[in-house]
Amino acid sequence: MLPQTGYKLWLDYRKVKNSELLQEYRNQIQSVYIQPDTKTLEIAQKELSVGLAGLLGDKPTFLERQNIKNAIIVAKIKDLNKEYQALFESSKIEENGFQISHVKENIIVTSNDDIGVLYGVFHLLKHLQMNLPLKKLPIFDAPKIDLRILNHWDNLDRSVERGYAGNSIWKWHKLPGYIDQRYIDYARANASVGINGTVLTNVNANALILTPMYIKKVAALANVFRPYGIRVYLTARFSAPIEIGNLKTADPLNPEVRNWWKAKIDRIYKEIPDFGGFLVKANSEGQPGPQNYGRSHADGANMLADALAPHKGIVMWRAFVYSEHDATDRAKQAYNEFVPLDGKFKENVLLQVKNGAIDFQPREPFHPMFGAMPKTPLMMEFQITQEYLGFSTHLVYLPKLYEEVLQADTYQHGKGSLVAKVIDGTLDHKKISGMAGVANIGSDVNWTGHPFGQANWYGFGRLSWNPYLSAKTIANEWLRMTYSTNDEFVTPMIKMLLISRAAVVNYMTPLGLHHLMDTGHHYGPGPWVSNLSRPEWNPVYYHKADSLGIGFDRTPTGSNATAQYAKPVADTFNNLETCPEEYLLWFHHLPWDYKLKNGNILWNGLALKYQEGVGQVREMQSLWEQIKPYLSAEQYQEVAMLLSIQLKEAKWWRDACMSYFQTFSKKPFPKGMETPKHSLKYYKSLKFPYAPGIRPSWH
Ligand code: GCV
Repeated sequence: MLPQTGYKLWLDYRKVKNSELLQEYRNQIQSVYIQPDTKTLEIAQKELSVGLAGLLGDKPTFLERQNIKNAIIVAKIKDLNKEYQALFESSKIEENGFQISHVKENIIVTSNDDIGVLYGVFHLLKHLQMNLPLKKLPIFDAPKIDLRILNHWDNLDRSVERGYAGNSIWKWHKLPGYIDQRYIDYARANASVGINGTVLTNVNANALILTPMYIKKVAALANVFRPYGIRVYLTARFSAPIEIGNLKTADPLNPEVRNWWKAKIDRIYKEIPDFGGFLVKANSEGQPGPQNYGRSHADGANMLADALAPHKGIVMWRAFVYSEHDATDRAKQAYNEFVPLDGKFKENVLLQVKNGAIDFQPREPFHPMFGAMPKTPLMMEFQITQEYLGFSTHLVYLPKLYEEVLQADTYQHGKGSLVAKVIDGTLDHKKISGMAGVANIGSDVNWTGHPFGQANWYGFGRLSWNPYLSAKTIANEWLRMTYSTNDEFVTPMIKMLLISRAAVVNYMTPLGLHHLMDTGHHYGPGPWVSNLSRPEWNPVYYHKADSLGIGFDRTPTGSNATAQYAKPVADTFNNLETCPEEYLLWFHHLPWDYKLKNGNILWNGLALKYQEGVGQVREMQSLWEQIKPYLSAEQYQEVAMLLSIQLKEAKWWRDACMSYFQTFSKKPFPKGMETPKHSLKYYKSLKFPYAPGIRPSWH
């Protein structure tokens, strides 16, 4: 591939610059033993070959025996020499886990299974990429979450719902005959961070994907991904029995419908023996579902689960539901719908729940379902693509957001009942666990549009492997692997990544405001929008600004959404003394002159938060200037241009929102807030009919 296009992601394997360290590596890793007797081990061998050649400057020598010195020995435990075997057998490496150790002047990478070996190889290469000394071994690691899955909202016409990095990478028309190199590179990148599943199609599903012609295409992709430890999953359109099966109904309790799904699923497994299962969006935003027939979500999910069970397939049933016919606060609806069904789902059903109760906002309190369904495996759904966070134009490091959610305490069983423990299944001893990320991947040469979007893909993968990792640790890894190991580069860049999330919250939706984005495409501010048919699609529904104040009262005096949290959490949010200010207007409607903790009145505090967001983007720009010497001209320029758009748009957000809210507060902008350049009328007039990521019918 072309140099420095970003195509190689974090797997660039640049030569180690520090000559002492390079010498240490060369002395200790002169050759490699690996028997590539499976496809997965072949891949591991190739990765070592490419990786070591890049990092050390010379292709490694591959040897066929294990009684060697100064070598890397890569094998499953059972294939190690007897003397080594004895050392590892007792260490009880978990499924897909690995151990990397120094033994008798060699480095042994081992596991009980092939995929664990591959993960170990990627880990060793990462160790070298980060220029860590070999003394820092042994390393034991194993995934803490079973299903680590990307969700592609990719349509069969190659458009991507909420995709900002070009077209879908799946070239359906050329499949199954043509295997694009991207499929292989995609699998490699995912395996390198431990991602082990991919849902190929949009949750707003098209039944055609289940027809024989498409299943053959899916099978071709599954064949590519299998040796990388990645299973394919599809979205199932609930009305498929009608649309492609000629049945009159899709009622999940109807025997004909049940047989249709069973036959369909049996057929899929003939072509794809390790097919993962289905992800389903049902009775949500116009998608069909069991409620069309007076049945429950459990009836629908269990019907598919029964048909998948003999093949060990699973159902990931989404909890993202809200209805225009339900006047209840939208934030409460999913909980109301699903919590009564706890214990009613089959063993192979997981509920996939978005991180917050509304919809992937720059900041949301954790979804109350996470503390409320002890009998049902709950999967986390994070969004990696930045639908509400500036698309692929804004630099926003999302692991910071993910970390905040995973570290939140549900108090389900008292203090310490972290969301991370719900997700990895340890809190209630769940048999299966999962984390999904809505992909930000497309056909752009650098995969993610914004070069720093790659950090979000990488970070999602790492957190799905270990939800207790810190955003900072992940930033440090990604920066060193992708750009440079020089501390003078890494330190300011970590700082930039870590403030970027706070910046976007501040310049878009500070103090707990949410869903102020312009409607349809969700790009830019539209807090004034009030004319859409469904009330909860209008930003005014969420901020409720009026002459008295602003914010959504979700305490007992309002919608009482806080009652869906465990008591200590609800009490914290209800009480103005204890409610964290970052969630203030999420839970409270407050007067414009309400006193904030720092003594400012709310109106002034809000303005200064918007201003702070703008200031943080300026700080990001100056950090970027600081590290210019470590980049090529193109690398520098690409992000510099994007950051200046981000600054312009941060100001746009501040000015548009504050000018609009001023029509209610009637107060002057405080000292410290820059004066808006344009009138409110101007901001309201801005239109983006061809903003990317939306369906053609929405234009
Ligand atoms: C795939 C939001 C998005 C939709 C998306 C939906 C969902 O509403 O705007 O594009 O549809 O979430 O997660 O199902």
